[in-house]
Amino acid sequence: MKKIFSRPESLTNAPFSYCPGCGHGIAHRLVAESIDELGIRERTIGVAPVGCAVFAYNYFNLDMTEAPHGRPPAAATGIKRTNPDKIVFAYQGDGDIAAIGMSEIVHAANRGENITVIFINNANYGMTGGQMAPTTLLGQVTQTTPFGRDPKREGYPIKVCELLSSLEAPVYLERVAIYDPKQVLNAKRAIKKAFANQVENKGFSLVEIISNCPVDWGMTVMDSIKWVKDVFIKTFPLGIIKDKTR
Ligand SMILES: Cc1ncc(C[n+]2csc(CCOP(=O)(O)OP(=O)(O)O)c2C)c(N)n1
Repeated sequence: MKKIFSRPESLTNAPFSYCPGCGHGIAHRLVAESIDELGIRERTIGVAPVGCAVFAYNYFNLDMTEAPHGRPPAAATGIKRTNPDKIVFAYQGDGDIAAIGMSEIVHAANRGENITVIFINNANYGMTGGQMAPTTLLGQVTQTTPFGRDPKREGYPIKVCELLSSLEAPVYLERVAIYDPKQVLNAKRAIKKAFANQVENKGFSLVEIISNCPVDWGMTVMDSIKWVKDVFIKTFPLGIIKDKTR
């Protein structure tokens, strides 16, 4: 019988610890499929984040390491510069990349490091129970903004792709979502391209994945899907923010 569906080789068989409806598992699978399809599993090194994906090293069947909160781009820089033949990716949440690690991502992008960054934007600090992140939407209720994010008090949502697009060096910045099969297929295309860019020595690539977090948003999975479509992506429009490879 012909096998038409199986676990990517780049994933272990460890069950994910993620909440029902969480986007991390889908993102992991798309990263793993991309690595398999590019034939780079044996030479890929991932940097796991602090956050809900802190155990990513258990799920990826790859050489993996862990960086302190916010520091995956710095760790990935060191690994790539000392092992230029390796394919190196950082996997980060929005608290990781846009709060404590804002400096690391801006400077890695500005140096044009030849690395791939997978950025999961779920508009809050998921692992610690749903506090406001720099990406939290205006009016969004979180554990630390119980009356909704007020720009006078907490500032505005930070758009990491748009911010990095003002820099000269990054070659590819795209924002995608994974709330339905069409979006998942599109996200896969973007992730694979971000890895292919590195294989072809093109430079710094980042894919931002708008990801559902129903448990910390206090929503059902179906309501979270609707909220991403109707609200979240209005503040964070999907599409290519910068592509110097075309
Ligand atoms: C240096 C340091 N500061 C703070 C924390 C606490 N902490 C753990 S996870 C986390 C936020 C994670 O949020 P995010 O990066 O958005 O990822 P998510 O959990 O939503 O996937 C924080 C603040 C930590 N572990 N280390």
